[in-house]
Amino acid sequence: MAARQAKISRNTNETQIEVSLNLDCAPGSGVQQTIDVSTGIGFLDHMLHALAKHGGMSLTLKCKGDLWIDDHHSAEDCALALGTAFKEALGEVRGIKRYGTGFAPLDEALSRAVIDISGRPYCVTDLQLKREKIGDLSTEMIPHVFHSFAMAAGVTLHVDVLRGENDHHRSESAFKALALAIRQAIERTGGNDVPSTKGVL
Ligand SMILES: [Mn+2]
Repeated sequence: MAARQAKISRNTNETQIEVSLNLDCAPGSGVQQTIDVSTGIGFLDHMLHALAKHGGMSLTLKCKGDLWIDDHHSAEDCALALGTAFKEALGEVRGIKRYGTGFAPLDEALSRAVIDISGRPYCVTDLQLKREKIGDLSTEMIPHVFHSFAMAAGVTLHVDVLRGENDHHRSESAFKALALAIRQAIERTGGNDVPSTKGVL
């Protein structure tokens, strides 16, 4: 089986981003999982690292962004670049499960993510984060990161934090839930069919 991987560059006046992604690095795959994320925003690095780790992916993501303005362009564009790389790595949607569900706890927090690799970009989140910022990441950017990823990846995504007191825990459990959902959805069925009644995704 060919590794599902992509390397992309995304350059604008606001951010310069390089992403290298391999979707087939889960433990047992025989491929060394390597993760190196540097967005310029520590908490976002932590979230993307967790996403890659638990999603069974190798991810190198480097961003030089206009953080002297704020964290918005960097956070959004990193998510767009990651989504684009994901879509490219996956290629034609064939021989995969397509749907994935993940539940991830982190202490008192519990999140659920449901993904459909549908070619229909849509995102609904209910995270109810209370703090203004976690580290240097504005909490309002966290749903925006999920949304941007879903738009660029062309997936339908629902992420809900079901409970939890601590915003760091709530956010991290949400990213881990997404990781588990992705891992299930991209799992190979062993067949080569397009998982749609339309015959195309
Ligand atoms: Mn943490």
